[in-house]
Amino acid sequence: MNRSKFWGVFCLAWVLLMSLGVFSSHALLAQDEIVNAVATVQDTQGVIVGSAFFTQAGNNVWAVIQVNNLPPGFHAMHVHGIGQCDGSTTPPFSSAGGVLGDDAGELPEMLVLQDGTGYMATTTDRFRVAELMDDDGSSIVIHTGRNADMGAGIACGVVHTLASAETAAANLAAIAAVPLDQLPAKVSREEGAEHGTLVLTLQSMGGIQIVGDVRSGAAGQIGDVTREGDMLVFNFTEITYDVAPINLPGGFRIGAQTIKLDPAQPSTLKMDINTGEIFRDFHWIQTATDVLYDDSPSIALGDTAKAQVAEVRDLGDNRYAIRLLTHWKSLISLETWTIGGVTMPSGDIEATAEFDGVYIMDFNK
Ligand SMILES: [Cu+2]
Repeated sequence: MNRSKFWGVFCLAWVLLMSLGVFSSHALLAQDEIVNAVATVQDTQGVIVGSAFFTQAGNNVWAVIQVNNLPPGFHAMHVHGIGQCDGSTTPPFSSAGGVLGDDAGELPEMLVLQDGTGYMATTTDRFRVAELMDDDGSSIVIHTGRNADMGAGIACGVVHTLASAETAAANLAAIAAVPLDQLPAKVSREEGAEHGTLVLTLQSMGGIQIVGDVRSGAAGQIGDVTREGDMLVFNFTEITYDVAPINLPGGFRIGAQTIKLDPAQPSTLKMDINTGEIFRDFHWIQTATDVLYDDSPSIALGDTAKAQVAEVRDLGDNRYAIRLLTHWKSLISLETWTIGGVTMPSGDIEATAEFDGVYIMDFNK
């Protein structure tokens, strides 16, 4: 593609953002209203084929949806009223119920390109993000065919909230289930046990937001947990996340990336067992295949994250599952960056990610 086309896309995005009032006040939001939600879109086999991001901006919802590996052409796309995506039923994804409230969940059709990718940023004022999170939840469903000629669902994603900010009381309640007197314990994680949505805000491109999927890599021990005075200390030695390829508008594609702990620096999560307060100190290195960040395929990521223990479950046999919600943020400042050899406008990229993960604490010596 040529550069003028590329800029055309971003000018359009800028106009869209401004018209949405994304940068204006949030005065129209009710207090404590849920304003952000994400969905990981999977095909009928459960393979991840995309993601969706919803944000409440005043009375409007801004939606960004991107897909890979879907059949080319226009596809009907709706928010359905139940948060369940079961691809094994006939027809697939009937578990998601009908379109959200009197067709309020109808979205513009998604155009999938010949290479199987699609990207859409759109707006609607026919529902609020908070409504997506009612008791039975909601899903985004992509169908075969256009609205007028619609077939079965081919892809579906359950809409879920982003992790709330750290909640000390919830942490305390959860940690009360852990046998602190039996420390230390090994900490391990199953492959895919931690899943997150990465949102990149490209400041140099008018603040456009791109959504990506992040999943924990190989299974196995990732560290241990010890006690230092009033602190429960998780020492992490090996955590890897796989970042799925990210499509940018205009046909640019950031290939698969990994985010790993920096082996040269300790990474810890400490929890005060009296107050429930969590203190994180993590150091990450992100490595790309076809992206150069300031001429390097790797870049150190800062980490200002808040974490919350959502649940501790006794698995029996001296093993406990600890479910951790993490809201992560990093600012990447770049002099230069290229995708597939093409130079991108330099500037800051704000990366935020929401992780929902299950770690296993094993007290067997
Ligand atoms: Cu539908």
